[in-house]
Formats: sequence, C-alpha cells, structure tokens
Amino acid sequence: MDINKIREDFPILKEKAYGKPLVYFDNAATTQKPIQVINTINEYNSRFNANIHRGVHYLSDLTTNAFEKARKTVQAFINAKSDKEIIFTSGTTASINLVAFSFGEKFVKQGDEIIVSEMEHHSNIVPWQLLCERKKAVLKVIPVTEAGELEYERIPELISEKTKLIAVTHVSNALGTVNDIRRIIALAKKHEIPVLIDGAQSAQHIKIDVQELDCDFYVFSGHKIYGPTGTGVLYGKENLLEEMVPWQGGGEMIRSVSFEKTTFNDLPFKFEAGTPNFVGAIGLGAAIDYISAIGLKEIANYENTLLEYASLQVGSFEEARFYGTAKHKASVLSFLFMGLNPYDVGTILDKLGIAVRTGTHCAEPLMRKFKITGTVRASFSFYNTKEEIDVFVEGLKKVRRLFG
Ligand code: 7TS
Repeated sequence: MDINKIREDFPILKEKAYGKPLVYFDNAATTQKPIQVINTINEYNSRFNANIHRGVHYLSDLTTNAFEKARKTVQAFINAKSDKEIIFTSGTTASINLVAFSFGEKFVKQGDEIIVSEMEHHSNIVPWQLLCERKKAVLKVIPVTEAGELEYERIPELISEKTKLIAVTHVSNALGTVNDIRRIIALAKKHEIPVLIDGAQSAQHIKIDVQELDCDFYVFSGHKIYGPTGTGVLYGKENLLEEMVPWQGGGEMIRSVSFEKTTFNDLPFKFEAGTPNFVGAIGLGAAIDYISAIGLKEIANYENTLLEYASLQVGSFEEARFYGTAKHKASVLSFLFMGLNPYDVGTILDKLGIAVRTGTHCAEPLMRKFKITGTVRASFSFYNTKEEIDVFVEGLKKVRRLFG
C-alpha cells in the first residue's frame, strides 16, 4: 500500500484545523471520501441527473443502469447470491429499522423473543425495543465480559423456542471488539433462528462473504466505507425478504395500485419506496470499487499495525485505562486518561487539530456496564499514519501537562 498516494486521493486530509494539520481519528463515526467518489457524485449531478426506473429518455436510462450496476457492485462486494437481495437504504439505522418492522410484522408475535448484545449501538437496540413494545415481545441481552467480549457460553441459555431473531454487531464501535459471528450464526442455525449482523463497523475493515457466513441479514452504512452520506445497504436472504411485508409504501414498490387492492413489486424494489438516493448509491459503488482496488486484506493488515502501534504508545502512559481489550479487535482505541472527563481530553486534542470522538458512542448500556459515562475514542483508517499517532501521543502529553 502506497500511503502517500492514497492520502493524495483524500482532499480533506490537506485541510487544517485551527491552523494545524488535520489528524482525523474519528473514522468510526464517518470516513472521508476519496476524489474518485467525489468526482462520481459531481459527474452524475452535473451531467447525468434524471430520476431512475421511470423515464423513457436517454438520461434516465443511463442513470438507471448506473444505479443497478452499483447494486451489482454491492452484491459482489459481500458475495450475495442475487442482486435481488441488495436493498438500498439511507444507512445502517434505516436497514435495521426496516428489518425490525418488516420481519417483525410477519414473524414476531406476543411472547416471542429477540436477542441482542450488551455492546450494541443504540440503532441495534431501539428498533427491537419498539418492535417488542408493538408486539408485546421480549428483548434478551447477551452480556459482555470486562475485556469487552461477548459471553458466548451464555447464549445457549438465552435461546428458547420463542427466539425469533438474533441481532448482533460484527465489530463494536465503542470498543473495537471483533465478535465471533461465525460461532453465533452456527448456534442460531442449530435452532433455525435467523441472524442479523450489524456490519456498520466491519464492512470497511473485514472482507465479508454473506453466503459463506450464512447470515440472514447483513447491514452497513455507505458513509462509513468511504461512500456518500445517506446511503446504506440491507442484505437479506431472498426467501426471507420475499415473505416480509413492505416497510414504506409509495412509488416503485408497487406493481399495481387501485383503491380496492394494491400489489407489490418484486425484490428488491418492494423495499425501495419513492425516489431512492440514486446518486448516492452510484457514489457508494465508486467507494466500493476504490477500496476493493486497494484490497480489504491489505487494508486490514495496515489498520492492524496502526492499532497495535497506537495501543503500545497510549498504553505506555500509566494514566491511560483502556476499555475493550479483546483478543481480536479492529481499528478502535477506547480509553480514559488520568480519570478525566473524556470531553476535556477531546477538547484539548481538538485544539491541536486532532479529531477524536468522546462520550458514550451511542452505546449507553455498554457504558453503564463499565460504570463510566464515556470514553475517548480514536478510530483509524488506512489513510492514517504512525506519524499522526505520534502527534496524538504528543497531544496526550499536553493534556497531562495541563491537568497533571
Ligand atoms: N451500528 C454500529 C455498530 C455503528 O457504529 C453505527 C454508527 C450504527 C449502527 C448506525 O449507523 P448510521 O450510519 O445509521 O448512523 N456509529 C457511529 C459512531 O460510532 N460514531 O458515530 C456514529
């Protein structure tokens, strides 16, 4: 990997914050966009904009083809069996809400159970709570160890004949833990329970093969994998998606409408009501082409060296206390420094041009488990460097001087 060449592709990395070179370590929140994605979006907005699937005209045809090509790009990226299994959404949150509603309406009834884990992002908790409230179903929770790993041996006792779905994150956004989703899927399959994998923090770091994983749903956000904001993907197995009820009604998701009876379109359109973010989806296709050209393996190897280096450097401060010390981690370093409020640490780093995230990371139950109100989180991408980590470490030294 030629880091200098890669960094040239990301215009924002040349920006300054308060006159200091930007050190962007908030990649778990959103990733920056390469020029290839920016150009693709510009090109479609400036030359080819026309609504898809509708027009008989040149531009509409062209854009429809590009949108459907992007769907095939996503299909190949996660190795789905069919492009009917790829639903474009506005992000992970929308994808999970779609499943919670459409799967929930069809398959979940009073007394049924849904299993999530204690380390989930709020968007993989609240949609299930809403479903449980609607259906008078029960939400069960896989606990997390002090190291921030799932307590796998507790899962069998949580499963019952009433379990309708298990929804877990692949990688924790707050701790960086990479969960052994194969183990969970294998266990679920024994009981014929569908599994949803929240891939918001994994699609950009780990090569995904949904057929090999044999998960039933896999969801991710475009903006976290170098694509445009307001794009996302729901992968679902065709047989399940076929049975699920529509989520939103409107144009495109119907075959025929009358006041007496409306019939619905085929997959994937049944779940894509209204004008989709087609320019965004085309941009997402460009982002996937970009990272695929570098190679997910190369990306993962390099990001792991960054994480190891940062863990060693930050770990050398006796004032640092890490949260999430799992054996298998990806790209996230979460810690408290000198027992300070994370916000204070983040604010000083910010003034030095270093962007980190502080707070609960939308994982309040997990913070409650560790009896903390939040952490400082540095999250890395393949365009970051060891030199930037050195700047970050100097920043922590400054925090120590100020508060020491
Ligand atoms: N699931 C996980 C594991 C996430 O990390 C996030 C966003 C979401 C779901 C929701 O994704 P969205 O694109 O629909 O918002 N995580 C973060 C974060 O860690 N900091 O900002 C957003």
